[in-house]
Amino acid sequence: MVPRMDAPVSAPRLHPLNQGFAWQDAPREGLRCLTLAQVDQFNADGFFVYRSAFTPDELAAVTAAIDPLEQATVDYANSKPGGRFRLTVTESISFTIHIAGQSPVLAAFAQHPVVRDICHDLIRSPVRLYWDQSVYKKTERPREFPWHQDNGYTFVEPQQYLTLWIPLVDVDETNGCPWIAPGLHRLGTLDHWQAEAGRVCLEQAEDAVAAPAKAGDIVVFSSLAPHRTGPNLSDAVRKAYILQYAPEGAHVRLPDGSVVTQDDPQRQFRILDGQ
Ligand SMILES: O=C(O)CCC(=O)C(=O)O
Repeated sequence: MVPRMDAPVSAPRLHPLNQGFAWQDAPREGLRCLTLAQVDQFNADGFFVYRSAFTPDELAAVTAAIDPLEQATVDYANSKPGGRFRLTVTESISFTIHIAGQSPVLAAFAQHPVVRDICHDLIRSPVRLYWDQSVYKKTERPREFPWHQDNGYTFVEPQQYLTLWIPLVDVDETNGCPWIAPGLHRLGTLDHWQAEAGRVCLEQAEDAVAAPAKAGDIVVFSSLAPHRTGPNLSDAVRKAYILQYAPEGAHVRLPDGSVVTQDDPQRQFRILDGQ
């Protein structure tokens, strides 16, 4: 059970800024790399697993680029009380953000032809990298990362954008693969509450589906798909690189109503120029 810091909801409630949302189905024509079955699963369930996108050499280069940056995150968090900084807890999990802007290898990977084709098929309009981060799940103190939507952390409009959760090692239920609550993406952004491990939109999801994947696959899901990852009970670090893509013009709505367009050229670069 996820420890809660403020009042939970028993059934999903909508985020206060989520008004009049209607899910837009990804188109079923003009596809560059996806099958109709993948598009249909994305529209119905909010996710699918794309197999064999990357070679072992590509993943080795990405891992080699991330590892020293992740170590810097750990070193920094270890300089803080309890080895904690934001969501990073060095014995359990590390988050290293905005690294595509720090590494030519990662910047190129963020524009990999397969990535561009998936973005084309599911977004279509000009597309920018919105967010990138590695998430390494450590072995010393296993913990789950609770149910949330990516748009539950920062309210982006349009609410529908795309997350590519890229395992750098094989992942399954024993080392912290993603689990998805299918179908709820169609409601738009849910209300979240703050827990110690992160923001939470569901206490449990009875029809949750595990998404085990091999290194080289991509777990593709909507920014609105509630997901969690289980504890890493293995004896090796579970490494993932998470890339999120949004249509050109996507913006963050701040609590005072002002908007900030997500177009920082250093880390939110254009990866696709439209149809
Ligand atoms: O990779 C993980 O273990 C959890 C990360 C996650 O769900 C996220 O960053 O949205």
